[in-house]
Amino acid sequence: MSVPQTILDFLAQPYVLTEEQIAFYQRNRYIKLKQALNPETLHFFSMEISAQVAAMDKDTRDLKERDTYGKAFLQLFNLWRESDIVKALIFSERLAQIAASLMQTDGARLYHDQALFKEGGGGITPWHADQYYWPLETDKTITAWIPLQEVPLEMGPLEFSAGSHVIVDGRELAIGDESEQRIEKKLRVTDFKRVIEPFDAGEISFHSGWVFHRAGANQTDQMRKVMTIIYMDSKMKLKEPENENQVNDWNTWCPGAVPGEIINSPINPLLYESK
Ligand SMILES: O=C(O)CCC(=O)C(=O)O
Repeated sequence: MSVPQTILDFLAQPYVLTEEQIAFYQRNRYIKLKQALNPETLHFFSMEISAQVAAMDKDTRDLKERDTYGKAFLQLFNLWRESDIVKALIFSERLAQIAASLMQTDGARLYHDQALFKEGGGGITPWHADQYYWPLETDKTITAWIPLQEVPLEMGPLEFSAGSHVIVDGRELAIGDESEQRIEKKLRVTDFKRVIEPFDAGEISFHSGWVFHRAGANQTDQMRKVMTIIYMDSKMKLKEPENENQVNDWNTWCPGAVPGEIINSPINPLLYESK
């Protein structure tokens, strides 16, 4: 199977952001964009990504046997390396250009992709900031969160604490029960707006590495299928890792990269560069 030309053409079309949208993102460090993908594209990639997740997922444990992180979602990485079809989405200029425009960088490079499939009956995704895991020098990082179907409130859409990237306390917490409790407590005494909204089919969000976010449980009996793409500044440098998770990420997602130098490993391709 190959990617239909109509979809390749769609993915090559820019999604033009307004000045207001870029300013909104800079202020809040998240944004939701409607109609980022059309129905044909969404359906096509949903089929392929679902097949890849089914083939790659080796976790046979029942939900009840897993810890909070394990109950949150099935997590499969770098599907682009398994499927040339998925690669067409991950490498799409349309999405990478949005990422670069929001980060305000000259280009966007891939950190890694991941499928996050929250099973029917799956648990919450605890509050956290992604960049705790990443050995990256600056905050010019962004994740595209791409639901493969609509996500009503009862399915666990991504929630954001708008503008909370300025809070330092809580950044040092890995995803788990403690991060959920401590960050929730901290956010309760701040004025940062908590944004919990459903996602339409074709709507996707972008959030930065230090903004706090979470997701509710999936109270339906349907899988909440989401694909994500994590981008970084095309000129991002590796920093000396500050915790074990960052050492692991260095070895896994930027193998061979050198602290203080631009990350340019074969699995960190440049996905967009402004002309
Ligand atoms: O999909 C989820 O439940 C959480 C996603 C998330 O935390 C992320 O993409 O950074």
